[in-house]
Amino acid sequence: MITLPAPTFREWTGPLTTDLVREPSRFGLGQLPLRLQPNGTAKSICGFCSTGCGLKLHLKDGIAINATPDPDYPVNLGTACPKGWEALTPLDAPDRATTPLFNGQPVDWPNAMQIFCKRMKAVMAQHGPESTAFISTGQIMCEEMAFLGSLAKFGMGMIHGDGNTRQCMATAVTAYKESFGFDAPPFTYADFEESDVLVFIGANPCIAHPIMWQRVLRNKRQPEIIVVDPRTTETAMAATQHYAIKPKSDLTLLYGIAHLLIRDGAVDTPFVTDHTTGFEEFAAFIQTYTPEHVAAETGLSMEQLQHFADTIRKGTPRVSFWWTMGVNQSHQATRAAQAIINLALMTGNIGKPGTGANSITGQCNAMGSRLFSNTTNLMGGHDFKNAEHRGKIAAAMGFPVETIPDQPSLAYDQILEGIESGKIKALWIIATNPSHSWINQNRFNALLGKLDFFVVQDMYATTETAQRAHLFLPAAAWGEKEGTFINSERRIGLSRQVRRAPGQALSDFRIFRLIAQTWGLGDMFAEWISPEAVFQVMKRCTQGQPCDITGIQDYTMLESRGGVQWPLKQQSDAGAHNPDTPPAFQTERRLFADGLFFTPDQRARFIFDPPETPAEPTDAEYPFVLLTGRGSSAQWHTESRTSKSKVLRILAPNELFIEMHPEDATSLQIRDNDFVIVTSRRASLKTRARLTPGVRRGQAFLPMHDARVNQLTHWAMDPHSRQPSYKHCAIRVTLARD
Ligand SMILES: Nc1nc2c(c(=O)[nH]1)N[C@H]1C(S)=C(S)[C@@H](COP(=O)(O)OP(=O)(O)OC[C@H]3O[C@@H](n4cnc5c(=O)[nH]c(N)nc54)[C@H](O)[C@@H]3O)O[C@H]1N2
Ligand SMILES: Nc1nc2c(c(=O)[nH]1)N[C@H]1C(S)=C(S)[C@@H](COP(=O)(O)OP(=O)(O)OC[C@H]3O[C@@H](n4cnc5c(=O)[nH]c(N)nc54)[C@H](O)[C@@H]3O)O[C@H]1N2
Ligand code: SF4
Ligand SMILES: [Mo]
Repeated sequence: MITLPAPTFREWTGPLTTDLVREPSRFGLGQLPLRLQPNGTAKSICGFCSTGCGLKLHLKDGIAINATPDPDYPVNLGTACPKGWEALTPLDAPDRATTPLFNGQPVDWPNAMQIFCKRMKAVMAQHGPESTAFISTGQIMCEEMAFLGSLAKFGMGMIHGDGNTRQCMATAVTAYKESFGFDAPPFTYADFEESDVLVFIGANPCIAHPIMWQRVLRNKRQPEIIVVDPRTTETAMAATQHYAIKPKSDLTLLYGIAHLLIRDGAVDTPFVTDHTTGFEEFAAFIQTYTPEHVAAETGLSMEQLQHFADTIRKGTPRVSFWWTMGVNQSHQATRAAQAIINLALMTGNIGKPGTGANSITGQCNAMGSRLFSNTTNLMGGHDFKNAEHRGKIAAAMGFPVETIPDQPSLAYDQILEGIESGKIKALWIIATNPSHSWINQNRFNALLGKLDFFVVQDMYATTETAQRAHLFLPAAAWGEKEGTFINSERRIGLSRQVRRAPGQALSDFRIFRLIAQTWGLGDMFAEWISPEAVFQVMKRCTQGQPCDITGIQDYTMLESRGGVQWPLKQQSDAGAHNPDTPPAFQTERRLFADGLFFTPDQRARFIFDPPETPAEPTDAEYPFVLLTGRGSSAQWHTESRTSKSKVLRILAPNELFIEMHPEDATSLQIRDNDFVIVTSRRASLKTRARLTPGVRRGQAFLPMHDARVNQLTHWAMDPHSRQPSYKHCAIRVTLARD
C-alpha cells in the first residue's frame, strides 16, 4: 500500500506567458505525477467504457509503462478487455497534437487564448450570448466537465451547451427522470450475479461491455438469459432465449409482455398499490396488446411471447432488465425505456438483489456528464428553471445568483439547427468527434461551414472534426491528468496522472483555467485550482440531492475504498452493510430498497404512449432497414484512439463489411465477400458483403466505426429525449459493377 503525501499540485495565478504554459514545472506547477512512488504502481480507472474497470499502471521513473487489470477492484475483479490492456498505447501515437493551431498553423498558448477569448467575445457582442454554444463529452473527468459547464455558462455567459451523451444516454436520463423523479440508474453490478432472469434489450454486452458480461458469467443461479435484438449477436448466441424482433417493435413487444403478465396474474399488487401511480390507466391501455396483435407487429410467434412472459412470471424469480442503445437510439426511445421500467415496476422487480430496470451507459464518464456537465441539468442534477435550485448552486459555488441562466440549453440537434439557420455563430467542441459520429454526417459537416468561429479541443488534430476547426487546442489525455469518473453502477472512481502530456498539450482542466484567466474570470474561479479542489465544489452541489456525495471526504477515500457509489451522505458509513458481504463489495449499494422514489409523492410513474412508425420506413426503392452499432470489442467509436494500437488493429476486422442475410443476397446476385454499393437517400458507400443468417431478411448491419457509415443515417430524434435514432434508416444494396 502506497502512502500518499499531501497534494502538491499548484496552479499559476499570475500573468500568462509562453514560458509558463510550455514549461510549468519551471514555475513549480504540478504537471507530473507528484504523489506516486516513481517505480511503484498507480491505481486508476480505465478511460474507455462505462464499466469503469480498475487498472494498475506500472511506473518506471514516475512514468507508466504498462497497464494490467486490478485484481482488488470491485468492478472487474482482475479482468480487463483488450482496450484496457492497451490503454496507454494511444498516448504514444505519432499524431498526438502538441501545439495549438490557428487556421492549421501552430500558435503558442498565450496567442491561442487571446484568439479564443477575443473571437468568442466578438461573436457574443455582435449576436448576443445565445449565438455561442459548446458541445461537451462523456470522456473527460467530472471535475473538467464541472469546470467547462460552469466557466461557459456562469462565467462566459453562454446559454447553450450539450454533450455527446445526447447521442447515447439522453433517453435513459429522460425516462428515469419522468418515471422515478431523478436520473437514477438503480443497480449495482452484483445484480448481474444475483438474478434468476436477465433480460437484455437492445444491448450487446459481449462486445460493448465485455467485463460486465464476465459478471453475468459469475452468476451461480443458473439464470435464464433473454436477449431482445433483431440480430443474432454474440450476446444473443450466449443467451438461453433470443427474440429477434422486427427493428423498432420493442414498444409493442414490451406492452404485449405486460398484457400477458396482467392476464396471467403476475402483478405484484402490494408494490404497485403502495409505490406507483398510473397502473390502472396502463392496464387499460395495454388491453389491446393481445398476443395476436403483438405477434403480427414484432414478427415473433405467440408461443415465443408466452414463453417470454412465463419466464418472468414463474415462481418468484429475481428478474433484472438491462437496456442499451438498441432502445436509447430509436424514434420512440423514451417510451420504450419506460415500457421496460413499467415491467420492472408491475412485477415488483426493483430495489432488491438481482432486479431492476437498468440502463447500461456507454462512455467512461457518461454518468458524470449526467450530473456535472451543467448542460441539460443544472449542476448536481438540479433544474435551471427552478429559482430555489439556482440560489442553492450559486451559494454552493460562491457565485452571484444572476450568473446562473434561468433556462436550459437547446439540445444538440437544436444547436445544430441553430447553426444552419444562422442563429448560432460560434461553436466549441471538446472531446468528441461528431464529423464522424453525428447522424446524417454530410448535413452536419455542411453546417459547420456556416460558423464564424469553430474551436475543437482534442488529443489529436487529425480527427475528422479537428481538421475543420479554426482554432484547435491540444489536450492531454486519460493517464496524463487526474480526476474522477462515474461508472454505470454510479461508482465514482479516481483516475490518476501517470504520464506527461506531449509537447505543449495541456489537460482540459488546465485549458479551462487558462481560458478563465484570459477571459478575466480569474477571481471568480480562484477556488478552482486543482481537480481535487473542484471535487469539493461538486460535492457541495450535490447536498440534499438523490446523488448526494458529501460523505466522500477526498480522493484518498475514493482510492482506498475501490470507488464509492452514489449516494453517500455526510456521516453515513459507506461500509456498514450486511456482515456477510465480502470486503470488496462492502460499498456496493442499489437504490429504492425502501420503495420510495424521487417524485414529489415518492411514487414511480407508469408512462406509456401508442407506438408509431419509424421516421424513414422502407419502400420499394430503399427496401432494407440499416442497423448500426459496435463492431468489435477492440474498436472504440470513431477510432481516434483504438486505431493507434497495433494489437487492437489486429483484433478488429481490417475492412468494413455490411452484414446481410444470404437469401437477400442471392436474390440480388451478391455472393459472400463481393463488393456492394449501399445507398440511402443521403449518400452511398462501397463495401464488402458478409452473408450471415444472424441478420434477418430485409435488414442489414454496419458497424459505426467507419467514418462513412453516418453519411447514410437519417436525421431523426426521439421527441422527448432528442436522442438521434441511429438504428433505423432505409437503404438499398446493389452489386458493385467494378
Ligand atoms: N468495443 C466497444 N465498446 C463500447 C463502445 C465502442 O465503441 N466499442 N462504445 C460504448 C458506448 S458509448 C456505448 S453507448 C455502448 C453501446 O453498447 P450497445 O448498445 O450494447 O451497442 P450497440 O452495438 O450500439 O447496440 C446494441 C444492439 O442494439 C441492436 N438493435 C438495433 N436496433 C434495435 C431495435 O430496434 N431493438 C432492439 N431491441 N435492438 C436493436 C443492435 O443490433 C445491437 O446489437 O458501448 C460502449 N462500449
Ligand atoms: N451510426 C451510429 N453512430 C453513432 C452510434 C451508433 O450506434 N451508430 N453511437 C453513438 C454513441 S452512443 C456515441 S457515445 C457517439 C460517440 O461519438 P464520439 O464522441 O464522436 O466518439 P469518440 O471517437 O469517442 O470521440 C471522442 C473524441 O475525444 C478525443 N479525446 C479522448 N480523450 C480526450 C480527452 O481527455 N480530452 C480531449 N479534449 N479529447 C479527448 C478523442 O481523440 C476523440 O476524437 O457516437 C454515436 N454515433
Ligand atoms: S470493459 Fe470497458 S472499462 Fe473495462 S477494460 Fe474494457 S474498455 Fe476499459
Ligand atoms: Mo455512447
